[in-house]
Amino acid sequence: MAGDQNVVLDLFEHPYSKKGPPRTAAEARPIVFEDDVTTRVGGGPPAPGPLTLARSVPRGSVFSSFVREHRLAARELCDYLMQATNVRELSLMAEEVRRELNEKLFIYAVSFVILRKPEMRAMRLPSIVEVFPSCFVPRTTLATMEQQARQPSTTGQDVIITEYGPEFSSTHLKPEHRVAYWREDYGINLHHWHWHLVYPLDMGVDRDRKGELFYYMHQQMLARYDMDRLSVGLNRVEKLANWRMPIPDGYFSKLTLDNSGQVWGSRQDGTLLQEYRRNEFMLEPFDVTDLEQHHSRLMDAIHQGHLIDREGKRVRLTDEGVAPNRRGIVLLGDALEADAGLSVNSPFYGDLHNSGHVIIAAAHDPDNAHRENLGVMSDTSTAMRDPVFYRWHKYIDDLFQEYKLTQPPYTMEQLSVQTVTVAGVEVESVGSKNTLTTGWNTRDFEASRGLDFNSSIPVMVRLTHLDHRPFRYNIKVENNGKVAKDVTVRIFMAPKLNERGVRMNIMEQRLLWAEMDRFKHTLKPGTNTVSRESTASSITNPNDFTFGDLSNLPVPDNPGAPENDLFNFCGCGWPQHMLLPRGKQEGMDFQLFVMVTDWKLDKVAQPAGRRSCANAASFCGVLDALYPDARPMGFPFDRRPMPMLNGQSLDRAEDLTRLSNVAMQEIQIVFTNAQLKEQ
Ligand code: CUO
Repeated sequence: MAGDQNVVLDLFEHPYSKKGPPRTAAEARPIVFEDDVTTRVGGGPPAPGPLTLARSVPRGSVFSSFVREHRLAARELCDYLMQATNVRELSLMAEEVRRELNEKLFIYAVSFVILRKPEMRAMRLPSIVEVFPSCFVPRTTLATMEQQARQPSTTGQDVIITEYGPEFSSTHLKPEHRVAYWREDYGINLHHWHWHLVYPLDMGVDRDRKGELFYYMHQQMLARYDMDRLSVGLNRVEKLANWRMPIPDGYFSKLTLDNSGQVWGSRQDGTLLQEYRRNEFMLEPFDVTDLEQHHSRLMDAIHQGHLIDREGKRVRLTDEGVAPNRRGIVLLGDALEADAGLSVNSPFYGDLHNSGHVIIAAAHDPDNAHRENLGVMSDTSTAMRDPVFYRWHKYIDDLFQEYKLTQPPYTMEQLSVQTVTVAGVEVESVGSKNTLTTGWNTRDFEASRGLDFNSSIPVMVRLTHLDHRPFRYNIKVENNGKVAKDVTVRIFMAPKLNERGVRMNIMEQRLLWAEMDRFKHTLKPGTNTVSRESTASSITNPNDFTFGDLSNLPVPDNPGAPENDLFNFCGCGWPQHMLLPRGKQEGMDFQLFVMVTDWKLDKVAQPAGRRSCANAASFCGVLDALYPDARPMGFPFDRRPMPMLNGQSLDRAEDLTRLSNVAMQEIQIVFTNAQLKEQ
């Protein structure tokens, strides 16, 4: 197994290197590994065939999964590599073609295959930060690293470390710079890359409630972004709704596309979206008129309550009384994102969300007259750095919310649970109650895995990031029944005040509730104290692996064991270090919301023999299984609340505490603006 793991790591090493291929096709096929019991009969892996689409994406240029032609190229390459019957065969097949293929496309396809093949899932994918450091670290820092690598090493030096951050890519002259630490956080961008790899488009992958999770995961990212915007005195993000007005905020990523200094396109302040007429992707030209048409068709569908399929038949949009995977939000997500294979009518509803990414990424050079590359909005590992990403996704979320507001409010029956009372909740951190602390921390990555610095010792980059002290929720719950009861505990957090310093009504605060955790618990009869560590959160990723030192990692020795299957998949979670918003130095008020619901109504009958991945399930679902919560995602805040509760009007979230199964707690988050020390 360790040998196979090293074979995988080799595939991810130095993607930009022009050396090789190490073996020609003719040389490669006769290689037989002694312990290969599953190698094909007949003398080796299948020949690559023309791979015409895959080879059409040039090396050293952008590979964008938002571009349909690139998705088809990825599909072709993945179909070819999926024929491998084991890791070593995959390695032979991949090495044979890698130097002719776009680097990001190659890594995307190899990662896809390793994630999809049950026999390969135990292999750990290296962090994309180490595979493509140039997508995370600006070129000036890479130049410093190169310079340091060229200097003769001082005695005993066994590693070169260069720091990057916390200044990030712009200056305080621009208000948006205040959240650069968030947008340019390595973990957030890594999460986004990984999520889109696990939920790919046009790859023939139809995972349970995929369209709904597209809506929910991105809505939650916006809620979290807004919490941090409020922390630094910025207003909540505004949707990019008028595409005929210039985009006020530019973005200059300062990142490079490869190691020859090719830079990503950048966007000046006040850039207007123009007709997309670049010919490098064989995309038909399109402009905002096309986007507006698809927008208006989707709006009609939302308000008429149905989509129209390719045969002209109505497909009803409702979240009530249908199986979770047939809910309107699932169908709408598939039509809006959009996956041509899953959308009920992609010729009619178009490719709205993806087209937006592309037209924005090309706004600085829409006809390629300047031969500038696309901007970072075109790539899932870099898009979240750009302030316009959030404005675009706020627009997308607005469409989803338009739909959600057509759904009936949850009833008392849906909201409450008999015989359970949540008496209270508190959070406890080192030495404090209901006060949480954030600050800075650093994480080292070995950049010399991805970029060749010609150095005999590892070249590391030390990235600054926000972090917090770990904490614990203590929830007091009464089970008034006589027998044990299974429940789901749902924990959310939202800011108490809006940007004007004013308390929010339930409708205004509705979209700011960020899920913190969701888990099953068995209540014994009587009083229960449910304690839950912040590190166990159902949204976060426990396995933020780097290439690392393999000798320090528990190398799986039984690839079939369920827990090994989960490594790569669970890599899809939100970064644990970004679980909390920054808060303010003087302390910022937040509210915790805890709701306990009946597991009988929440549970999902999973196919037999399926495996689970408790961590990160909220954002990533469960490997090879159904999404583990029957409720609509975002419950109970995804819909308009009922106007009255227990005979009184329902104005604020606190009014929900009239339900016995809900409790709230005010907490403070204090930002130290200093390095967090180990406690
Ligand atoms: Cu994740 Cu637009 O979907 O970036």
